[in-house]
Amino acid sequence: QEAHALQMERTFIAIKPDGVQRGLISEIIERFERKGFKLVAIKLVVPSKTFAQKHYYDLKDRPFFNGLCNFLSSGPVLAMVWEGEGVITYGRKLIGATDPQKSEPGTIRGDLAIVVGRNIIHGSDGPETAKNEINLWFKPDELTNYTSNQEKWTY
Ligand code: 3AN
Repeated sequence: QEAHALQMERTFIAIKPDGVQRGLISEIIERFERKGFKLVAIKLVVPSKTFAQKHYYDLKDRPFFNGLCNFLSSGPVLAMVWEGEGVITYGRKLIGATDPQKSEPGTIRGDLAIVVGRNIIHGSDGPETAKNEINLWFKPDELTNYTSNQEKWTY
């Protein structure tokens, strides 16, 4: 009951250029919102290639790294921070497996994507990554702190 008063876990979620171009923004936000997670930051940005390389730094040695960074910087990305108990791990469940062919139906990628190079959404894969990605994409004053009316009924 007091959970809403605590600083809860936060994760970085981004709808990539394919998801934005395909008109999937509201569909994706709706899934996180209905679950009970709280949106604390959001903006539409076209990342530079250098910025994309920073975001995907951990994948720098993979053969698809260059194409992936070109793709992420090819158009608007909807960058968001979502907050809630277990949001990092459960956000990944809502998203589904990296390869949409292996994502379960009912997940975002399972329902809405077909190939790994166009898997429409990114979500942080752990607490450390979440912190780093939030700091990379957002300035501290772009992150809001508020109590939503739903919270006392969600927790
Ligand atoms: P996830 O996004 O599920 O955390 P990562 O971090 O392994 O998966 O991969 C990051 C992104 O790199 C994926 N979302 C996808 O767009 C791209 N990617 C991963 N594997 C491949 C691949 N084999 N070929 C092309 N792109 C890939």
